[in-house]
Amino acid sequence: MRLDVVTIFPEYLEPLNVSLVGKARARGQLDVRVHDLRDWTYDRHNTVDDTPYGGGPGMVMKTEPWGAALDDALADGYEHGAHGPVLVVPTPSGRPFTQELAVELSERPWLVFTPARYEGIDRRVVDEYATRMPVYEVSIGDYVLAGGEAAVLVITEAVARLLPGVLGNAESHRDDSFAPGAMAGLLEGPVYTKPPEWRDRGIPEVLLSGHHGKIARWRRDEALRRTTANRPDLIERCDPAVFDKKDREMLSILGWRPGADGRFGRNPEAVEE
Ligand code: JBK
Repeated sequence: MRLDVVTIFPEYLEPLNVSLVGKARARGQLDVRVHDLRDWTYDRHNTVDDTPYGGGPGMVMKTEPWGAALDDALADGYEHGAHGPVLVVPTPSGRPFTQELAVELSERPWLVFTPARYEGIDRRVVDEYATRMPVYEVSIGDYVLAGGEAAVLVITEAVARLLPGVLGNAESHRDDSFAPGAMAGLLEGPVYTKPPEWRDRGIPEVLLSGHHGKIARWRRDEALRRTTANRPDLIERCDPAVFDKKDREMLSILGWRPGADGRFGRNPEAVEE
């Protein structure tokens, strides 16, 4: 897979040299090219932004540097045999980044990222490249960042670990929290390792029992507990067919009741634990 990133802060992308993504690059599984947008400015001050038409706060990134940088990055990619680019634009106005979208992007041979600072990029840039390639405007969450670079790191890590041969056999995708069928869309419960006692704290006895059925049941109950506490929306959205009799007992204890459509809703009186 080839990745191009055009940014005014190339140093911000240094983490792409580290860990899983860094190793994938070293092995030749990922070809990452980071470009400094200011290399495509032609005025004395290397200007990349200007005031917004219509007024309002902040600055907007100008069309010309983006157009020149993207044309050159695309031409270079094609010259090196890349094909099928998609443009990935991190923006709080984009569609939510999910594991499903990570899988979709991991199946593309070439991603071109345009992280923006300020109030974003002049709309005509996206409109122009949308005539040449698929465009994904993507948000990694409902919070305010100073720019899209951190989102590029997030998206790249989620995508790179899905590439064939990037993850070792030890960590497989089947267990990914949000992978379809992992815990059927539930969050994972707590995990423990040696030593068996630490600062007077033991570990749940069932995990030492060697009883695989009981351990699986305990893990499932803990997953239901944690999902109830942190992501009740996941239980509400869940196809109720994934819940067995014991799940339903636990859900009832946690204050969930099946509605007319079989999906679970929460009794507002319910207490946690
Ligand atoms: C946000 O991808 N995002 O979520 C994002 C990109 C750029 C700025 C932002 O504030 N949230």
